[in-house]
Amino acid sequence: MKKRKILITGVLGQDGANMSEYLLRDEDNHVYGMMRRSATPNFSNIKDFKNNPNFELVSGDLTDEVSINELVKKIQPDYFVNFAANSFVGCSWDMPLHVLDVNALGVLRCLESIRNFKPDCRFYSAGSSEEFGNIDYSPQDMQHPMKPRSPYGASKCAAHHLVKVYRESYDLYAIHGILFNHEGVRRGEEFVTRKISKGVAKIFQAIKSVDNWRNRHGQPAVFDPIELGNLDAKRDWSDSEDFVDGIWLMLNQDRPKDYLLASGETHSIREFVEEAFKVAEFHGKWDGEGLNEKYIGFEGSHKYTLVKVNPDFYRPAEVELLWGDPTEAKKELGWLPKNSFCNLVKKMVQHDLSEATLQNIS
Ligand code: NDP
Ligand code: GDR
Repeated sequence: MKKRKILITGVLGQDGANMSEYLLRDEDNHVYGMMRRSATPNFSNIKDFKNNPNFELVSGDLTDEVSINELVKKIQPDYFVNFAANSFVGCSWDMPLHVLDVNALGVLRCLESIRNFKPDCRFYSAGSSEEFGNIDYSPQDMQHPMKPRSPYGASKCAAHHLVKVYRESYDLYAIHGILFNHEGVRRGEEFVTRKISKGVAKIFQAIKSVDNWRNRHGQPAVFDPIELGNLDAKRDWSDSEDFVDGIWLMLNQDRPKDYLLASGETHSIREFVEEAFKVAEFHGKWDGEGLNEKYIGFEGSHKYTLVKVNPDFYRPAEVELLWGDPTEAKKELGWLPKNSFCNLVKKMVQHDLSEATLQNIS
């Protein structure tokens, strides 16, 4: 049987790596993972399957249509999954032109390339709950208006419109899924969930690990608390491994249609902090208000500041609440997410605790 050829951009990022791993479980798939040129590329997210004979790394950049055209002409993919993006909302005010170039024009370059060189290729564009932004109602569904609050959100809205226009104008199988926050052990370290899970692991090493001389001798631990911005923001967090399954279902319908993937629950940053410290068996409590608020923990006779607020991590405009309604995707695609919020936090913290232990020993 001829293998399915799947081109995935952003393969060194979280979703690109998870999607590749998911597709490589089926021997009939051949995955072409696109990475951009970097002086020191980080292959850690793909180390488990980099040498799989059904996986190939290819070079390209969403800002350069020559590279995208060459890949589509040469590979003739059956599917094109575009995860590449400047994906950090927080930095999108600092480099708005670059964000628009990669996230919006980049999608246009992909669509043009498919239209010209492989019009029957199925295309996925990575949309975001950030498109809803300043929300009108909860939970948000596909009818919610687009009200972005950041250059990042605006770039994804532009991509959304472009995908629809190309689908309707050229009869392409092109879809733009609206995905709420999704996380995991491959999540970038600047995003709040991974920042917290890594931070908890470092603090555990400092305060509780028996490898630590100070702990064995009853001395107070020395470490930097986790510094966070807006603790009151609420997000609808899921596991990225559940979402790649939903994306594949979206790409394999009889007719192209956009869907929304979410957990259907919302939790504050504060709740994520509490849950993450609980996994490492810390019992903390919040103290103070506003910029002076802290998360305090006790170990032995010592009192520690585990988390403090740093206004540098506030955003010029915040999306205070996101909460998605995944009913349609569950009903029409048969999508069944497996992981709960608590399991996700547990998985991330336990992973980072074991990495921190290994690093300490080696
Ligand atoms: P990541 O930031 O982990 O991965 C993005 C990848 O895109 C990185 O590997 C990056 O390369 C690559 N990239 C950036 N710019 C370019 C470029 N110009 N050309 C080629 N590649 C580029 O993001 P995620 O995996 O978390 O997200 C995947 C997609 O889904 C993104 O489009 C994101 O905006 C969207 N999304 C994500 C959500 C989430 O919660 N994770 C929710 C909703 C949407 P490098 O490794 O070199 O930096
Ligand atoms: P988000 O994710 O902006 O939702 O975008 P992020 O984890 O960066 O922020 C979530 C919320 O946490 C608040 N916050 C902090 N955020 C970060 N990064 N660092 C902090 O120290 C901190 N303190 C508080 C933020 O203000 C925000 O409210 C993610 C990305 O994956 C996008 O690409 C994707 O489109 C959306 O999710 C859906």
